Formats: sequence, structure tokens, C-alpha cells
Amino acid sequence: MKLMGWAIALAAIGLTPASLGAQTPTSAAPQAAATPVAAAPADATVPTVAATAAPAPSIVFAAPTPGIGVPDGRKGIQDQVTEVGRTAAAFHNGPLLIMCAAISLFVLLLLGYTMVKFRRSANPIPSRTSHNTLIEVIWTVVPVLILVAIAIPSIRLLRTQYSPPPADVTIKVIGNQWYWTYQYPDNGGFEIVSNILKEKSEVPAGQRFRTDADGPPLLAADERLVIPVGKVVKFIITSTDVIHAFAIPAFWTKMDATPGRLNETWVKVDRVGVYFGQCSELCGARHGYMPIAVEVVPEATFNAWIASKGGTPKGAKPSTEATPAVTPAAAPATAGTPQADRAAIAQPALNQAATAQN
Ligand SMILES: [Cu+2]
Repeated sequence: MKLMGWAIALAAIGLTPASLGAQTPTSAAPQAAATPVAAAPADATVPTVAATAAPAPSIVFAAPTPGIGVPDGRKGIQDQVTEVGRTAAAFHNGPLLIMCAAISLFVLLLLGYTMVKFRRSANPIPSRTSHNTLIEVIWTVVPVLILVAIAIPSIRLLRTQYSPPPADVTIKVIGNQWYWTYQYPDNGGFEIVSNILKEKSEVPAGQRFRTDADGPPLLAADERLVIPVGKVVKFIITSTDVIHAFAIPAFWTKMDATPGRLNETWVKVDRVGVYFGQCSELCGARHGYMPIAVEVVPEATFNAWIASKGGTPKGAKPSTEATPAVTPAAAPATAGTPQADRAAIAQPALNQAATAQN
């Protein structure tokens, strides 16, 4: 009777063996998914000896083209490979520079004229003139007109830059101290971890180091952000720790990566190649060591690369959908967390662990 009493009491508070069994897998699953993700950044910052055992990439990355997408000692803005970049660079190199030079020259000449004409030796009794209505109107109206002339094309350019057309590919860019991760939510949700490539003298024998084919010192990365040529690529940019900035000069792209916030920008690159950028927000001790290397490839190559990372081309049926979801009746506790989401979390973790070894 005593046992019966205990059984009734346990059933009343819902702690029957059956309900305990149902809770266990659901609470354990997020932990299993989260563990590799948490461990990966540590692996990424401290390369392991197994680095050389990583599989070769399925596509051959291009070597940088001197003068394109990479600083080569020239002064001025890098050659632009997006329409927005070309328009902005032309605006900067044309009207803006001409206006700046003209205004600087005018002010310099005016200063020189005033210094000579109104010098003390030539004017023992200084003029007491303090107002001149015409001059005051001119020096108010002319600067306003100059600013309006600059503002109209600038605002048009900003509107183009910050109103993304419908995206062909969406990539989530995440800044971390001090490396980048790139997620491809349209292509199965896999994730790439991109670290700086160290110089030969900085790594133990047998480990991967930077070569000229990877890119210049401080700009070469072990994993490149791969995007298709001629397609609208939307970047959703955020950070896990402090403020970073995702900047690629040849695309005219610079956007802050702010923790807890999603910023958005886009590019449509019309030239195949490799382009380099850097974190452009002072983010800590290794701020100068988190380069961005972007490989722009034809769409077929992009799809092959996606497949090599375990992803699926956009529009294709993701392999994760083949797994039947747990029915709500069998696992009521999972109702708020779809099975597909959990698979999407687990899959980047596997890719992250693999790529972190490079
Ligand atoms: Cu940074």
C-alpha cells in the first residue's frame, strides 16, 4: 500500500518514469549541439599540429592579381569591381577632388592677398570696417550651394548602397576576437572559420604558412569567403564580442560588426578574382591580424565549393529535410525548437571544427 501511495504521489507531480525519459533527450540535445561550437574558437586561435591533415579544398583558389583587390603601393582608391564602387570612386576622384582643390586654392590665395595687402607696415591706421552685407550673403550662400551640390549625388549613392536589391546569396558575417566566421544560411547553413595565415618563421615545421599564392602578409587568410560573380550577395554582419568592421576596399564596402545587432550591406562583383580587406574597427590586441579574403568565382565553381563544404546550392532540397521531424505527440518539449534548426546548428559546428584546423 505504501508503494502504491508513493506511485500515486509521483504521478500527481508528473515525475513518472515515462515523463523523465521524455525530458532527457530534449535537454541533452542542445548541449551536444552547443559543445563543439563553444570549443571551436579555442581551436581556431590555437592551431593544432594536425593542420596539415586537413583535406584539400575542392576548388583551386586564385592567386592575387597585382593591383586588383590588393594594395600595391599606389596612392588613392583601389580599382573598384562593383557598380556602386565605380560610381563612388568616380565621384570622389572627379567632382569632389576638383571642388576640394579649388576651395583650398581659393582660400590660400585669399589668405596670401590679405596678408600682403593689409600688412601692418602698409596700413599704419587699420581699417575699422566690420560689416558688408553683400560679402556676408555671398559667404553664406556659396558654401550652402556647394554642400547641396555634394549632398545630392552623395545621398543618391548612399541610397543605392543601403537599399539592397533582392539577394541571390545571403551570407552572415560574424566578427570574433580575432577572426571571422562566415555562415551560408541559403546553402544549408554551414559555417567557415577564417584565420590569418602566419608567416613561415612563425609556425612550427609541418604547419601551413602563408605563401604568395595565398596573398600578401597580414592579408592572407586560411579560408576565403567565396561568393559568385555577377550575383547580388547580401551580407548580414554582426559580432560575438566587441565592435569589428567588415571592410573590403575594392567593393567599396565597410560595415560595422556590432554585438547584438544585425547590419546589412550588399555587393555585386563583376570580376572574378581574389580581393582582400581587413577588420577596420579597433577591436583589441590582434585587431591588425584579422584579414578578410574574398574569392569571387563563376556560379558553377561556387556551387562546387558549396557542395565541398557540405552545403546545398540555393533552391536545391537540403539533405537535412530528408530526416523526418519528431512528431509533436512523441516529444512535446521540442515544439518550440524545430528539428531542422537543431540540424542547422549542429552542421556548422562540424564544418567549423574541420576548417579551424587549416
Ligand atoms: Cu576586429
